[in-house]
Amino acid sequence: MSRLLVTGGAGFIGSNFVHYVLENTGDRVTVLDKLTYAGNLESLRGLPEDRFTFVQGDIADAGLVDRLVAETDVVVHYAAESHNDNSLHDPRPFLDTNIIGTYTLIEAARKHNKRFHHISTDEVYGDLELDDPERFTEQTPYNPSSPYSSTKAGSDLLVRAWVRSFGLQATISNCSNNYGPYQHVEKFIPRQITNVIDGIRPKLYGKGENVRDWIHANDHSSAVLAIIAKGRIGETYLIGADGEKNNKDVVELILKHMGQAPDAYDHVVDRPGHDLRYAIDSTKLRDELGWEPKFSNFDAGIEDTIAWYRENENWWRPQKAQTEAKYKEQGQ
Ligand code: NAD
Ligand code: TDX
Repeated sequence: MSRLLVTGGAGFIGSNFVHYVLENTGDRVTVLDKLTYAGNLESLRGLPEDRFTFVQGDIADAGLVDRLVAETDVVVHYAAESHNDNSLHDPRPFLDTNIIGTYTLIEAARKHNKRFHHISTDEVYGDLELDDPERFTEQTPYNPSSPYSSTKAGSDLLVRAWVRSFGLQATISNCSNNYGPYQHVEKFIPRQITNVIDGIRPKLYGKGENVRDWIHANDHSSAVLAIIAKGRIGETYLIGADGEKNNKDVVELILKHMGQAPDAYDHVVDRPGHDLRYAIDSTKLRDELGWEPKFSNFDAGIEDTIAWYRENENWWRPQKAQTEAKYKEQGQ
């Protein structure tokens, strides 16, 4: 049994990971989360009290972080400002959390000699042409496009430097786009599902040709557990499930499963600097650690996700009007 400190555990992927760990292992979990607009305690409801503790706080609070890291075996670092569109309008919180917050955590992990796993994104590699036969690998040079992805790239490089210079016992994973329950309604898939529920037409940025490589959040969780258990210190692992789809096809699939006409969506103003395509080659993770995804049917995964948002309106309703008002101001 290990004690895990999970930062950002009240967010989308962090909360899915906490549920996954408590259901599939005997580990104990402490979540450290600031509960920003993106954090929701309702996502952590009903967890076993003897194995789960919640602490509200900032990962950039060195005193608090030092105390919590001292009491843990493994730090799993999910906390971040995570939304590209927000980073284009107000980059500062991205620097504070993604850079200074990560720095604060790795300093504590170094001091107490604790195992550290850093969660990152494929966006650090920039984007690919639609017809590029290559996909991202662990060797692809960093080339981030947005304030969000550049701060994630910076945090990855800090972790790498702490491994090399100070012997930090760390691994890094860069994952593709996640979908599943508990995702904030600002993000593409839940925004469109909840729009249709509310009688609003889905909004596609630009022509909708941009490609994302979708993976279910549970498959991300199983990969992270495999890396914590068997990953080699200092290594980076790319996590992906061969789920490339363009945005137009995803919107049409949502419309189909929600009983709407296939063209019942609007094109809106494009995201500045919008990355064209992400695609992950996860051969290293599969060959070295024997990991493979379980949610290989995207169509069925989307149906389940639609059902979850229909059944959990109480969870997302409080954020919906405010999120759409913000998008409206931006013409999106
Ligand atoms: P999210 O925005 O849903 O959740 C982020 C969580 O971090 C929230 O609970 C928030 O309250 C918390 N947080 C923010 N600032 C904090 C601070 N200073 N101190 C403590 N807690 C703070 O994000 P997500 O989509 O779940 O992403 C989680 C991680 O996974 C991020 O590191 C992100 O870069 C990475 N990632 C996300 C995706 C994706 O598709 N969403 C893909 C690959 C990697
Ligand atoms: O209303 C929308 N319409 C639309 O066409 C929204 C919100 C998005 N989009 C497009 C933009 C992207 O091409 O859909 C795609 C996905 O958008 P997001 O959900 O904002 O995700 P993305 O920008 O790809 O980043 C996500 O995956 C990588 C996460 O938010 C990041 O945290 C993660 O690192």
